[in-house]
Amino acid sequence: PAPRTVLLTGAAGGLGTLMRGLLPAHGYELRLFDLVPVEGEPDAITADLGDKEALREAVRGVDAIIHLAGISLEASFDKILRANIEGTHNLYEAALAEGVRRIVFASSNHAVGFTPRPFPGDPLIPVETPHRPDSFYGLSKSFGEDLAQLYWDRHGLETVSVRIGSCFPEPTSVRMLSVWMSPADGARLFDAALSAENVGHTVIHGSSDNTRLWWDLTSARSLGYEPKDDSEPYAAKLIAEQGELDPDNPDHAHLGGHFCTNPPIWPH
Ligand code: NAI
Ligand code: 15L
Repeated sequence: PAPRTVLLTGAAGGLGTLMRGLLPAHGYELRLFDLVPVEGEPDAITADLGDKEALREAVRGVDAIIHLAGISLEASFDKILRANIEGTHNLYEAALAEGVRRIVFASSNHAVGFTPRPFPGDPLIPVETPHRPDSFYGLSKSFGEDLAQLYWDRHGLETVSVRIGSCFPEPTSVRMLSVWMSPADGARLFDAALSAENVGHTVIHGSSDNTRLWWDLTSARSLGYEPKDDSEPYAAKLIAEQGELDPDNPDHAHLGGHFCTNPPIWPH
C-alpha cells in the first residue's frame, strides 16, 4: 500500500507551503516540521534539524518523509554544513532508528549546476550526469544524494532524490522556462515518488514537461510521474522582457544559471 502518513520537513517554506496545499488531495496526511512555526498550523513541530531528539519523535510512526528543510540558496560553508549536511544526516539517522522505509529528498539542479545546458538539437541532460555542484549549496545536495545511496546500500532505507528545477507558482525568468516545475506537477511528482514500488535509491529530475526542457524526465516517468504542465505559455512575455539566453554569458551557459557565479562569496 502507498504510504499515507508523511512527515513534511521545511513545511513553512515556499515549496512546503505549496505542497501543504496540494498533497492532501492526493490522499496524504501530513505531519509538519520546520525551524519556524507554520502559520495556521498549531500542531506543526517547531524544531531544528540539529535537534536529534525532536527528529526521532517527529519521524516516529510515519510511512515516509518528504525532506525539504534546509538552506535553499547559497550561504557560507558553515551554515550549509549545519543545516543541509549535518541536518540531513540527522534526519536519516532518525528515520533508520524509527524504521521509516522511504525518504523523498529535495535535491536540486545545483548538484549538477555546472553541467552545460543543451541547445536545441543537443541531447537532454541525463540523470546519470556526474555531480558538478555550482555552490556550497549544490555541494550539500550532491552530499545528500550520496548519503541516500549509502543508506540504501547499507540499510535498505529507500530514497527518491528529486533534482528539483524551479518550483514556483509561475516561471519568472527565461532560464526557468527550461526547468520550471508547476506546483501541480510537483504534487504529482511527490505522489509518484512516495507510491512507486522498489525505488532503492532513484535520482529523478523534477520539472514539468516544458517545451524548452533541458533534462530527461525518463527516470521520473518510470516511477509513474505524468507531468501535465508546460512553461511555454509564459515564454513570449518573459523573452520580451529579458531577451533570449546568451550562450557567452556564464550564467546562461549552465544548468545552474546564476548560481554558477553568484552570490560572490568566493574566495571564501
Ligand atoms: P525555503 O527556503 O522557502 O524553505 C526551506 C525551509 O526549511 C524554511 O521554512 C526553513 O525555515 C526550513 N529550515 C531551514 N533550516 C532548517 C533547520 N536547520 N531545521 C529545520 N528547518 C529548517 O525553500 P523552498 O524553496 O521551499 O525549498 C524547499 C527545499 O527544496 C529546499 O531543500 C531546497 O533546497 C529544495 N529545492 C527547492 C527548489 C525550488 O524551486 N523551490 C529547487 C531545488 C531545490
Ligand atoms: C534551487 O535549488 C533553489 O532552492 C530555488 O530557490 C531556485 O533558485 C532554484 O534552485 C532554481 O535553480 O531556480
